[in-house]
Amino acid sequence: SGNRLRVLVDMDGVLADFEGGFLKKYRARYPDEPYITLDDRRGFWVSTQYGKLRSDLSEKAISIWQSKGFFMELEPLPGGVEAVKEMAKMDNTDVFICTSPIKHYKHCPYEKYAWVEKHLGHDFLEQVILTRDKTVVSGDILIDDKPDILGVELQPTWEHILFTACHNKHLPISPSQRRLLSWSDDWRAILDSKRQ
Ligand code: BVP
Repeated sequence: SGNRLRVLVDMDGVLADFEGGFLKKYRARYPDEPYITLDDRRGFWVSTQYGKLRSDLSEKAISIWQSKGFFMELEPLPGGVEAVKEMAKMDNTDVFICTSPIKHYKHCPYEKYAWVEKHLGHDFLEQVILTRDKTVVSGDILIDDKPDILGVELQPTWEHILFTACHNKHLPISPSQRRLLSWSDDWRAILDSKRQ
Protein backbone atom coordinates (compact mmCIF):
# COMPACT_ATOMS: atom_id res chain seq x y z
CA SER A 1 0.00 0.00 0.00
CA GLY A 2 1.52 3.38 0.99
CA ASN A 3 1.57 5.45 -2.13
CA ARG A 4 0.95 2.55 -4.46
CA LEU A 5 -1.92 2.66 -6.90
CA ARG A 6 -4.34 -0.28 -6.77
CA VAL A 7 -6.24 -0.96 -9.97
CA LEU A 8 -9.12 -3.43 -10.07
CA VAL A 9 -10.00 -4.72 -13.55
CA ASP A 10 -13.22 -6.58 -14.30
CA MET A 11 -13.07 -9.67 -16.53
CA ASP A 12 -16.32 -10.26 -18.48
CA GLY A 13 -16.90 -7.43 -20.94
CA VAL A 14 -13.55 -5.80 -20.14
CA LEU A 15 -10.86 -8.47 -20.64
CA ALA A 16 -12.95 -11.37 -21.97
CA ASP A 17 -15.58 -11.12 -24.71
CA PHE A 18 -18.62 -12.39 -22.81
CA GLU A 19 -21.17 -10.82 -25.20
CA GLY A 20 -19.51 -12.08 -28.39
CA GLY A 21 -18.92 -15.52 -26.91
CA PHE A 22 -22.51 -15.71 -25.70
CA LEU A 23 -24.06 -14.74 -29.06
CA LYS A 24 -21.89 -17.17 -31.04
CA LYS A 25 -22.73 -20.13 -28.80
CA TYR A 26 -26.42 -19.19 -28.42
CA ARG A 27 -26.87 -19.07 -32.21
CA ALA A 28 -25.01 -22.37 -32.65
CA ARG A 29 -27.13 -24.12 -30.00
CA TYR A 30 -30.46 -22.49 -30.88
CA PRO A 31 -30.21 -21.78 -34.64
CA ASP A 32 -33.99 -21.45 -35.07
CA GLU A 33 -34.62 -19.10 -32.15
CA PRO A 34 -34.59 -15.30 -32.33
CA TYR A 35 -31.56 -13.48 -30.98
CA ILE A 36 -30.39 -9.97 -30.18
CA THR A 37 -27.52 -8.56 -32.21
CA LEU A 38 -24.74 -6.86 -30.24
CA ASP A 39 -25.87 -3.58 -31.78
CA ASP A 40 -29.35 -4.05 -30.28
CA ARG A 41 -28.15 -5.06 -26.80
CA ARG A 42 -29.48 -2.87 -24.00
CA GLY A 43 -29.07 -3.36 -20.28
CA PHE A 44 -26.35 -5.29 -18.46
CA TRP A 45 -28.32 -8.53 -18.08
CA VAL A 46 -28.42 -10.60 -21.26
CA SER A 47 -30.99 -12.92 -19.65
CA THR A 48 -33.37 -10.02 -18.94
CA GLN A 49 -33.33 -8.74 -22.54
CA TYR A 50 -33.81 -12.27 -23.95
CA GLY A 51 -36.67 -12.83 -21.51
CA LYS A 52 -38.37 -9.70 -22.86
CA LEU A 53 -37.93 -10.97 -26.43
CA ARG A 54 -39.77 -14.17 -25.47
CA SER A 55 -40.19 -15.44 -21.94
CA ASP A 56 -38.67 -18.90 -22.53
CA LEU A 57 -35.49 -17.41 -24.04
CA SER A 58 -34.19 -16.26 -20.65
CA GLU A 59 -33.45 -19.81 -19.53
CA LYS A 60 -32.04 -20.70 -22.95
CA ALA A 61 -29.62 -17.77 -22.61
CA ILE A 62 -28.66 -18.84 -19.09
CA SER A 63 -27.97 -22.38 -20.34
CA ILE A 64 -25.21 -20.98 -22.56
CA TRP A 65 -22.99 -19.48 -19.84
CA GLN A 66 -23.72 -22.38 -17.48
CA SER A 67 -22.21 -24.80 -20.01
CA LYS A 68 -18.79 -26.35 -19.61
CA GLY A 69 -16.19 -24.45 -21.62
CA PHE A 70 -18.11 -21.17 -21.91
CA PHE A 71 -15.91 -18.97 -19.71
CA MET A 72 -12.67 -20.77 -20.60
CA GLU A 73 -13.21 -20.29 -24.33
CA LEU A 74 -14.05 -16.56 -24.28
CA GLU A 75 -11.82 -14.55 -26.62
CA PRO A 76 -9.77 -11.73 -25.13
CA LEU A 77 -11.09 -8.25 -25.97
CA PRO A 78 -8.64 -6.21 -28.07
CA GLY A 79 -5.74 -4.77 -26.08
CA GLY A 80 -6.97 -5.84 -22.65
CA VAL A 81 -4.43 -8.52 -21.81
CA GLU A 82 -1.62 -6.30 -23.08
CA ALA A 83 -2.83 -3.34 -21.00
CA VAL A 84 -3.06 -5.42 -17.82
CA LYS A 85 0.44 -6.83 -18.38
CA GLU A 86 1.77 -3.31 -18.92
CA MET A 87 0.00 -1.97 -15.81
CA ALA A 88 1.42 -4.79 -13.72
CA LYS A 89 4.94 -3.81 -14.75
CA MET A 90 4.48 -0.14 -13.84
CA ASP A 91 6.20 1.26 -10.77
CA ASN A 92 4.05 1.61 -7.64
CA THR A 93 1.10 -0.15 -9.26
CA ASP A 94 -0.82 -3.23 -8.16
CA VAL A 95 -3.34 -4.77 -10.53
CA PHE A 96 -6.07 -7.20 -9.53
CA ILE A 97 -8.67 -8.88 -11.68
CA CYS A 98 -11.97 -8.48 -9.84
CA THR A 99 -14.73 -10.64 -11.23
CA SER A 100 -18.10 -12.02 -10.11
CA PRO A 101 -18.62 -15.73 -10.78
CA ILE A 102 -22.10 -16.98 -11.59
CA LYS A 103 -23.83 -18.90 -8.79
CA HIS A 104 -23.96 -22.03 -10.95
CA TYR A 105 -20.43 -22.84 -9.75
CA LYS A 106 -19.72 -26.15 -11.53
CA HIS A 107 -17.46 -24.66 -14.22
CA CYS A 108 -17.25 -20.87 -13.93
CA PRO A 109 -14.79 -20.28 -11.04
CA TYR A 110 -12.38 -22.95 -12.33
CA GLU A 111 -12.58 -21.64 -15.87
CA LYS A 112 -11.97 -18.04 -14.80
CA TYR A 113 -8.68 -19.11 -13.18
CA ALA A 114 -7.83 -21.20 -16.25
CA TRP A 115 -8.49 -18.20 -18.51
CA VAL A 116 -6.18 -15.98 -16.47
CA GLU A 117 -3.46 -18.64 -16.48
CA LYS A 118 -3.78 -19.09 -20.24
CA HIS A 119 -3.75 -15.41 -21.17
CA LEU A 120 -1.77 -13.74 -18.36
CA GLY A 121 0.34 -16.57 -17.00
CA HIS A 122 0.45 -18.76 -13.90
CA ASP A 123 1.95 -16.04 -11.67
CA PHE A 124 -1.01 -13.76 -12.38
CA LEU A 125 -3.32 -16.16 -10.50
CA GLU A 126 -2.06 -14.32 -7.38
CA GLN A 127 -3.97 -11.27 -8.63
CA VAL A 128 -7.41 -12.86 -9.04
CA ILE A 129 -10.29 -11.78 -6.79
CA LEU A 130 -13.56 -13.69 -7.21
CA THR A 131 -16.37 -11.91 -5.39
CA ARG A 132 -20.08 -11.34 -5.80
CA ASP A 133 -19.69 -8.01 -3.97
CA LYS A 134 -17.04 -5.69 -5.39
CA THR A 135 -17.92 -2.89 -2.94
CA VAL A 136 -16.08 -4.69 -0.12
CA VAL A 137 -12.85 -4.82 -2.16
CA SER A 138 -10.66 -1.76 -1.71
CA GLY A 139 -8.84 -0.09 -4.56
CA ASP A 140 -8.25 3.26 -6.24
CA ILE A 141 -10.09 2.47 -9.46
CA LEU A 142 -12.37 -0.27 -10.73
CA ILE A 143 -12.57 -0.60 -14.52
CA ASP A 144 -15.91 -2.32 -15.15
CA ASP A 145 -18.62 -2.37 -17.85
CA LYS A 146 -21.50 -2.78 -15.38
CA PRO A 147 -23.16 0.63 -14.92
CA ASP A 148 -24.32 0.06 -11.34
CA ILE A 149 -21.92 -1.70 -9.00
CA LEU A 150 -23.72 -2.09 -5.70
CA GLY A 151 -23.17 -4.05 -2.52
CA VAL A 152 -23.11 -3.83 1.25
CA GLU A 153 -20.47 -1.06 1.34
CA LEU A 154 -22.23 2.18 0.46
CA GLN A 155 -18.99 4.10 0.00
CA PRO A 156 -16.53 1.91 -1.89
CA THR A 157 -12.95 3.19 -1.89
CA TRP A 158 -12.60 2.90 -5.67
CA GLU A 159 -13.72 5.23 -8.43
CA HIS A 160 -15.72 3.25 -10.97
CA ILE A 161 -14.48 3.81 -14.53
CA LEU A 162 -17.23 2.63 -16.88
CA PHE A 163 -15.73 0.48 -19.65
CA THR A 164 -17.77 0.88 -22.81
CA ALA A 165 -19.63 -2.23 -23.99
CA CYS A 166 -22.44 -2.91 -26.47
CA HIS A 167 -25.02 -2.83 -23.64
CA ASN A 168 -23.92 0.47 -22.05
CA LYS A 169 -22.74 2.63 -24.96
CA HIS A 170 -26.10 4.42 -25.30
CA LEU A 171 -26.42 5.28 -21.62
CA PRO A 172 -26.22 8.96 -20.79
CA ILE A 173 -23.11 9.38 -18.74
CA SER A 174 -23.53 11.15 -15.45
CA PRO A 175 -21.18 14.14 -15.23
CA SER A 176 -19.34 12.52 -12.33
CA GLN A 177 -18.67 9.22 -14.10
CA ARG A 178 -15.60 8.67 -16.24
CA ARG A 179 -15.49 6.21 -19.13
CA LEU A 180 -12.83 4.13 -20.81
CA LEU A 181 -14.05 3.72 -24.40
CA SER A 182 -11.82 0.72 -25.14
CA TRP A 183 -8.27 -0.41 -24.36
CA SER A 184 -7.11 1.94 -27.16
CA ASP A 185 -8.40 4.81 -25.02
CA ASP A 186 -6.01 6.58 -22.62
CA TRP A 187 -6.06 4.24 -19.60
CA ARG A 188 -2.60 5.49 -18.56
CA ALA A 189 -3.99 9.01 -18.07
CA ILE A 190 -6.78 7.65 -15.85
CA LEU A 191 -4.24 5.80 -13.70
CA ASP A 192 -1.98 8.84 -13.53
CA SER A 193 -4.90 11.02 -12.42
CA LYS A 194 -5.23 8.88 -9.28
CA ARG A 195 -1.54 8.81 -8.32
CA GLN A 196 -0.31 10.92 -5.43
O1 BVP B 1 -19.97 -14.02 -14.67
C1 BVP B 1 -20.64 -12.92 -15.24
C2 BVP B 1 -21.73 -13.44 -16.09
C3 BVP B 1 -22.97 -13.21 -15.29
O2 BVP B 1 -22.71 -12.25 -14.30
C4 BVP B 1 -21.32 -12.12 -14.14
C5 BVP B 1 -21.01 -10.66 -14.22
O3 BVP B 1 -19.82 -10.48 -13.58
P1 BVP B 1 -19.07 -9.07 -13.57
O4 BVP B 1 -18.81 -8.72 -15.02
O5 BVP B 1 -19.99 -8.10 -12.89
O6 BVP B 1 -17.81 -9.34 -12.80
N1 BVP B 1 -24.12 -12.78 -16.04
C6 BVP B 1 -25.28 -13.33 -15.69
C7 BVP B 1 -26.42 -12.98 -16.33
C8 BVP B 1 -27.73 -13.54 -15.96
C9 BVP B 1 -27.86 -14.34 -14.93
BR1 BVP B 1 -29.54 -14.99 -14.50
C10 BVP B 1 -26.38 -12.05 -17.41
O7 BVP B 1 -27.38 -11.73 -18.02
N2 BVP B 1 -25.20 -11.49 -17.71
C11 BVP B 1 -24.08 -11.82 -17.02
O8 BVP B 1 -23.03 -11.26 -17.33
